[in-house]
Amino acid sequence: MALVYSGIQVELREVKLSDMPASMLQLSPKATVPVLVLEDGRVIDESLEAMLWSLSQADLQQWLDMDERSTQLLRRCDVEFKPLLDCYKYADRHPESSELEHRQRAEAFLRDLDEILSHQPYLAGRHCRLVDVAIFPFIRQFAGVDAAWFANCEYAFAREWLNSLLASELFLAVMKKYPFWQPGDTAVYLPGATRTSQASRLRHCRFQWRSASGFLYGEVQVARGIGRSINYH
Ligand SMILES: N[C@@H](CCC(=O)N[C@@H](CS)C(=O)NCC(=O)O)C(=O)O
Repeated sequence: MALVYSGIQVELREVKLSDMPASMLQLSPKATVPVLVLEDGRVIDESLEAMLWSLSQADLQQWLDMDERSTQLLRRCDVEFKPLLDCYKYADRHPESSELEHRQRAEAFLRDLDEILSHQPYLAGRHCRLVDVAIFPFIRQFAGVDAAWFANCEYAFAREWLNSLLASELFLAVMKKYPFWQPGDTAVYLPGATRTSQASRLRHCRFQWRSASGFLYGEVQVARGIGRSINYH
């Protein structure tokens, strides 16, 4: 999402987690996704770093404009919540506790998000920021373990926040299913962005964002927020 948001052209290589291509493992032996390879050959294999690199290229809606609490949430998500989420997702691999106990441990983070979201629509305030986009995919995974439980759980503000991000056009644009990549395949690109230089990217960025009615948005209107009236073509 951050790459498309920043208007960066990215060749996408969908991989099977259980059968990662040797060429990818050579670039990033830690064998997790995502892996971003920059034009100069640098490899970024942490999603938050890839997002930060992306926003350092272009940040038209000020996703980086966050408070200190958001920075702490980002850190907590990575360091505390993600390992607990993995135990909950793969409870059979962590039989020292029941699935319920794993979930209850992970819920502490969700409860804190819910408290913040009971006062404001997004984690850093009135607008979507990096903290929202970086955290919600993990809450999506958490919700997916037991969707029936999540649909009725007490964290209604967090649920609403998650659902609004899941319905955002940016998310829908990037979450298409792609066939698994194989060496020799024709390149597949993430939607929306075609740029090579800084200048053409920024110009293009402004004009690739359209309202539902097809009206071209300018930079100021883009800054109003994602997921409401923006389409990707
Ligand atoms: N901190 C890493 C975590 C990456 C991660 O754990 N990715 C999972 C997919 S969500 C993965 O690749 N797992 C490898 C596997 O399941 O074999 C990041 O955010 O990039």
